[in-house]
Amino acid sequence: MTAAPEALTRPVIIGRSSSHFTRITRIFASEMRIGHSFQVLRDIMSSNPEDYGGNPALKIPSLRTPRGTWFGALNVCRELWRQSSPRPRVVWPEDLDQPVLANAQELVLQAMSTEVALIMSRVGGAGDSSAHHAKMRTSLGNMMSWLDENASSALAALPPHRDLSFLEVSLFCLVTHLEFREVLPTAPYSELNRFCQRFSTRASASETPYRFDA
Ligand SMILES: N[C@@H](CCC(=O)N[C@@H](CS)C(=O)NCC(=O)O)C(=O)O
Repeated sequence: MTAAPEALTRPVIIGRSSSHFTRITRIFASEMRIGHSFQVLRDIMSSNPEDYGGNPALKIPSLRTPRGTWFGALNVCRELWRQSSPRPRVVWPEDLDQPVLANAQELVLQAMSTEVALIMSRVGGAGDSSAHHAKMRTSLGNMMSWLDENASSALAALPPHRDLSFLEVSLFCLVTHLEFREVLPTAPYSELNRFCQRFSTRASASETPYRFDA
């Protein structure tokens, strides 16, 4: 039997270089040393699921593999980890068994989603004067303050013998994205900035800078 050409078996990440959920998966792919291609979603306003790798939610990222397509950052990261060899020691959200850790993960993902809602309302031309918009901004500010206050205790509570954690990757992608998209100034969050400085020394972080795809 002839082996399938590598181009057909290589996983494909579908996303955008400016997307924080996509960057999580690109950092994982780099850390897991998974050769892959990157398919850019050109039109974020497209209502064709095929543009999103078949995701009916019309969200990126997705990961196309010979076994099927995985929707959403966490699913994608888990599959990249399953494909890696040797498998790095990764701390996943379900391993976070203390309130400070589990709550930090919850707030990172919620803040990322709130940021998406704020950016999409800007892209979609909605004004930012509604009461809901104001509430989202308050909520985002509250979440970032909580994360800044609790970052050091949460990070110290992570299992020490790890290669990577979904919490750290997603926190890094959130904080750096807020600055990149000018959603919120991040200078006041000194603990989060200290963490980002440390995390940015990883090759996986410097290989995946945010930028707007041409
Ligand atoms: N649950 C998804 C959320 C992904 C998400 O919100 N992605 C953003 C880009 S960072 C998106 O697709 N935005 C387009 C839209 O909201 O219409 C995940 O965890 O990956």
